[in-house]
Amino acid sequence: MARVCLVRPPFFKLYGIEKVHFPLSIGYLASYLERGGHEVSFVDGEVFDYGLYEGILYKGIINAALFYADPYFIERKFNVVGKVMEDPRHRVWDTLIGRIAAARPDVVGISCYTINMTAVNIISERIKSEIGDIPVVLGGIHPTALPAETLEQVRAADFAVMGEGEVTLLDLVNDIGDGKRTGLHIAGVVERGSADFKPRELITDLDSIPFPKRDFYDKSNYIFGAPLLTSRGCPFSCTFCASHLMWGRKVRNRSVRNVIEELKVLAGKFDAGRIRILDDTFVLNKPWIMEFCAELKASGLKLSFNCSGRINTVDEDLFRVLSDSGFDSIAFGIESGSDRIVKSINKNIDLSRVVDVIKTANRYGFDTTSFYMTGHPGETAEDIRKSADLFIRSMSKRGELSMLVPYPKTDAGERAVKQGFEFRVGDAYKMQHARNRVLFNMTQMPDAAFLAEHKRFERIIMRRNYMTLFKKMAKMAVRFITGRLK
Ligand code: B12
Ligand code: SF4
Repeated sequence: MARVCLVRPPFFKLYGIEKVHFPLSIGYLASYLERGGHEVSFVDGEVFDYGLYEGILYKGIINAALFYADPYFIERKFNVVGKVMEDPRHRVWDTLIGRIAAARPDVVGISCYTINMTAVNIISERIKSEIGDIPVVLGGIHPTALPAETLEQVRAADFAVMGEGEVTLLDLVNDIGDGKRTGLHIAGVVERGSADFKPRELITDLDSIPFPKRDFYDKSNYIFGAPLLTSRGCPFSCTFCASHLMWGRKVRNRSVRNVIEELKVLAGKFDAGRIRILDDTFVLNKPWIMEFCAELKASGLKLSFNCSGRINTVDEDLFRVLSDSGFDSIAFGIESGSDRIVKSINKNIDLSRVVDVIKTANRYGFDTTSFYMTGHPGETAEDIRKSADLFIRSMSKRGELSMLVPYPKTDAGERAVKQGFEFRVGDAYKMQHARNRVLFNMTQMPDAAFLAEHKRFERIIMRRNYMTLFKKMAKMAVRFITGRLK
């Protein structure tokens, strides 16, 4: 038996956002390791109060409302993140290292998105210099994309795990527990300087994975609603997306029965009333959804849900069934209102359907969110204006706007590398989607013009978000007052 401490580096917390999702990655890895006989602790960098922000904006309902309307408000106003990331002795890192040390781990595993890599480097260094020479394992999408480079740049890390982590991490921890400190023969594990690597097969039967462990911290530390995954993988090939590096392009579904069993646990043991489905594209498999909604009804569970949609795979029939089953919020990746750009990024959606689909979803009472991006290769000011125009016409109740980030080993990332972009861990935290400056420009516009167009579109989206928020609050107030008068 080994003691494994899993770590999620802080990210949103540093931007003044009080609560985020519980991470399913950690939940799945933890339950798998526990089933394999190991003891697991979790140090979640998103739950501690580092005292970075004071005041009413950063707490409770006002913070949640701000997150809903303008998630990167604080990022745009302050430079707290830069100060934390450029100071390895900052109290944020003291807090995390103290927590990891208190868990007295035999192995530390750190979950890594690309944007986390500056933090991952600091945490790994400090583990080795202050806690001791315990094996540090990096896993998640970034080491999956760039395993050798990750070990090269994060000198204090011992192993990079590529791909789906459950089986690989258990094999590695078993080895470390047996006193072998080499992961060389384990599929999915990369060691520094070694060319000897065997890929790990994806898990064929998702029902064979135990439900994620969720009881490390009180649920009040997290955003309202329990995250849930009903499938892994997405068949599409959007050029900016990294999902296929982890899951491939074949979708694996859990069985409806297995998902309903987990929902029973969530509603019972965890008293969850709201479920956030985090699948890449939930609405792909209509027969599966129909069966799921029927079984949900038969189960008697009373839950509300949100999920991701896709313009080309939804119809009125689906909205009706989902709405009858408690789904009240759906998000669509549109990315651009320009046919030329949508084609060039391989988004594979029919823009002429957007207005109709979103209006239909609105009619069925869905809270609709549309995701757009700027900064697509070859984009012009006119393209961005087309996006803004489509957003306005579609009547999406909410929008989120990102500037393209060229993630490693995506098509966009490879294109950026060819044009001179270089990934460095010290700069990783700057690879943020909402920015006041241009990180890497692949558009046809000069930086200043691109930024101005982005800001213009951003203002349009924020106005709509605040308006929707205002309407929601007014409705709640009316309900509260009429309830009191009865
Ligand atoms: C839901 C989601 C979110 C949610 C919740 C995230 C969370 N932390 O729970 C929200 C909306 C908050 C979010 C935010 C962001 N996200 Co996101 N998100 C996703 C999504 C759709 C699913 C993630 C998920 O829960 N998967 C299910 C779990 C089980 O899988 P997993 O996390 O990958 O974990 C497995 C493996 O990675 C591995 N593993 C993970 N950690 C570790 C650790 C060790 C030690 C080991 C051995 C293995 C291991 O094993 C796990 C089990 O198999 C993915 C796309 C995708 N399909 O992967 C994008 C994705 C991960 N997100 C992405 C991005 C860019 C972001 C943001 C940076 C966006 C931003 N705002 O700037 C932030 C960063 C958040 C952060 N650092 O915490 C990118 C990452 C690209 C990259 N190279 O970094 C992805 C791939 C989408 C894309 N655009 O391509 N995200
Ligand atoms: S549809 Fe979504 S998850 Fe699938 S490739 Fe495109 S962006 Fe990635």
